Amino acid sequence: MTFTLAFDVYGTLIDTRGVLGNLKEIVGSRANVFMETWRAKQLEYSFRRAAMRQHVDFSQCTKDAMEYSALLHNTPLTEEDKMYLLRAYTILPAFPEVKSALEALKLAGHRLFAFSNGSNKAIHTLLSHAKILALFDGMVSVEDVQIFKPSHEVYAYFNKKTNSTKETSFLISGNSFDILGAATYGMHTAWVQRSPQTIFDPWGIQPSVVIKDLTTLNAKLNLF
Ligand code: 2OP
Repeated sequence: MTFTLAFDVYGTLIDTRGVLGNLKEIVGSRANVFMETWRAKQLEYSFRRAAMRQHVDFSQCTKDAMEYSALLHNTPLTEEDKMYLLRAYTILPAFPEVKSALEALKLAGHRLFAFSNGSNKAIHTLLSHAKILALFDGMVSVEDVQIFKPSHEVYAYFNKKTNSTKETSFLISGNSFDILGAATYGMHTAWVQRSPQTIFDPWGIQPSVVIKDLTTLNAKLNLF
């Protein structure tokens, strides 16, 4: 059976740790803690905004979280620093196995879509820069429905926009909040656990499949 595959972008196709080198240039030894806070706060802000129904472009969550991290870690940033870091965030690298894994999935007949909190423009820039845009049948951004993951509206919109159903689609994500959102909505899910230290939330709900990276996804889908 072939599926309509919804690939989460930040942290699944694209490595958000790609900004670490840029951070080291500016905040030195605090780069790692700065980056961890930055990512956690970026997502927290998106969750808050979904609950408040106060949608903004995801890049605003990224910017606000960067400012928070600078305050928390007492690493003041100049306007130039901020521009430099935010630009780096628009051209983050893809994980190493992504291109070849997507090529194999396409060859197997699956439909591939990028599916993200990021705006249509942001997704296009990231995928183009990572040289994987041409592998996708399309992109689905929550920008179109003005609410962030894991609100169920976004998964329903994905099915509507890609003319798929819960039964014929898979959400592939390294982010457990995204997996739980899609699973409780009713889609099949594949959690990408890139590190054994990454914990899945103990909610009593399991992903349909767990993979270490995208190279084994095709084989797992063949089991469905
Ligand atoms: C996404 O790309 C933020 O990883 C999340 O939608």
